Amino acid sequence: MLCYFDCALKLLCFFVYCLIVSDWGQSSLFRNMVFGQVVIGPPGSGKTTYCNGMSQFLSLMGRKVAIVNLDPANDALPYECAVNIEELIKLEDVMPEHSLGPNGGLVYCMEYLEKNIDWLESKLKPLLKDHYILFDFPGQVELFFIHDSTKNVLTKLIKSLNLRLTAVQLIDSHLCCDPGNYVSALLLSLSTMLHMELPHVNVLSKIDLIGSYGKLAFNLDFYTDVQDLSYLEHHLSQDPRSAKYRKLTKELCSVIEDYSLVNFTTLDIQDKESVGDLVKLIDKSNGYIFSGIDASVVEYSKIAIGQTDWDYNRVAAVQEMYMEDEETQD
Ligand SMILES: Nc1nc2c(ncn2[C@@H]2O[C@H](COP(=O)(O)OP(=O)(O)O)[C@@H](O)[C@H]2O)c(=O)[nH]1
Ligand SMILES: [Mg+2]
Repeated sequence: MLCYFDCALKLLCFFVYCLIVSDWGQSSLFRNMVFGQVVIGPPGSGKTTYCNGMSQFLSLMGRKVAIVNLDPANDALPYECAVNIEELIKLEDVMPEHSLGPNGGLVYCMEYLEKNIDWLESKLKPLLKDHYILFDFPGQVELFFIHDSTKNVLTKLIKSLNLRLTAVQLIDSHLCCDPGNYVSALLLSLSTMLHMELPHVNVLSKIDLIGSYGKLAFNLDFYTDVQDLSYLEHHLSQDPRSAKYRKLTKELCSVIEDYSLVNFTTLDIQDKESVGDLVKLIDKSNGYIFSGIDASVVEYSKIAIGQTDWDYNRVAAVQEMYMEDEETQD
């Protein structure tokens, strides 16, 4: 009872605060904020291709986009970047100098970036007036749920430059083909969400290739909505490699279900409708949709609770487009 009262009081305080900062209704809440995306995901999940495609799409929509490459392991960049970490530190220099492998080298580079955050801030400052910023990050996933340097870099930028960023986590849709891989993708997404503490959108990338991997055990919405994971157990037990870890996997699934935070949307970066649907989600998550609106807090909340396209019909349409028309089992 006390807990409910406490929550209600906090909500009331927040509402009053919003009214005050928004000049009693006619707001400038989202003015002078800089919006952008932090693009993360395992190596090869499509981050660099995404930054290139997303920047082209947003430019066509009339936004001025700047791409910031913070992956020292990105060799041939398909886009023109406004800021490149290679100007600060090179992975190929770090590895021999400190006797590190590629993973250790990348951790070193991120720690170096954190120590030299002034460099990044000074590079970003000229872009803040009118740019939308895409950060292309390295694929070493441990940087996003174990190490603190990446999180510290982003937290400092958000505070000092008034950024509103959404983390877009790309997961290769190929991982849906194997129950064990799918569970590890869920765990990765959950731990990254909890560690990064940013507005977060999980994406099954390269969805155009999903039909070429063979028949999935379930319909696509099972994987996007993260439905009852107990159904996966039957499929896990058929694989002799995962039989040994059945109990562990079952416990991990219940952790994922208990948090109830992870779901996915799908993306084919070459399909403008697919990119457009994702942009709508991201714009809602970081508040970009409110940025051009002079409205009251009440109007903002009306927009915020509005329907997104993240629904059954959309996933069903994606399934119809990319997956073979044979019967899938439930
Ligand atoms: N078919 C298809 N291929 C993609 C898509 N996104 C990325 N790729 C390919 O996936 C590979 C790895 O992409 P890249 O952007 O370098 O991944 P990164 O390591 O996460 O930056 C490249 O060959 C891309 O062309 C997609 O939506 N569909
Ligand atoms: Mg890359």
